[in-house]
Amino acid sequence: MNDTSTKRKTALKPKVERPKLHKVILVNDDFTPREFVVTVLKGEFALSEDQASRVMITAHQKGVCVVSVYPRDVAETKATRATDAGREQGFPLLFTTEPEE
Ligand code: TYC
Repeated sequence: MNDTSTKRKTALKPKVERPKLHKVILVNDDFTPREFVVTVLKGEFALSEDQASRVMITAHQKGVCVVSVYPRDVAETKATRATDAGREQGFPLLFTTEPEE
């Protein structure tokens, strides 16, 4: 058998799906102190004071704010840790996750 008989006419296109990133979302509440929210944002998500203040104020005014995006397991771990930090102090602070479109 010669080589040409088995040759493809079109190149194989590698179909590598990029895993979706997931958003971590900060949810407003009426009880958690603003400064505590900023502290958690800086500690868990490595935001600067300025970035953390802006994210906190946006959630406070609009109800929610996207903090950052990560691979799913990282997003879920960070959201859980940040929510637990609030619970440990008796605050209803909540972080959720959802896949990016
Ligand atoms: N709304 C809170 C207050 O007035 C502050 C706050 C902001 C709490 C954002 C949660 O995700 C939040 N003390």
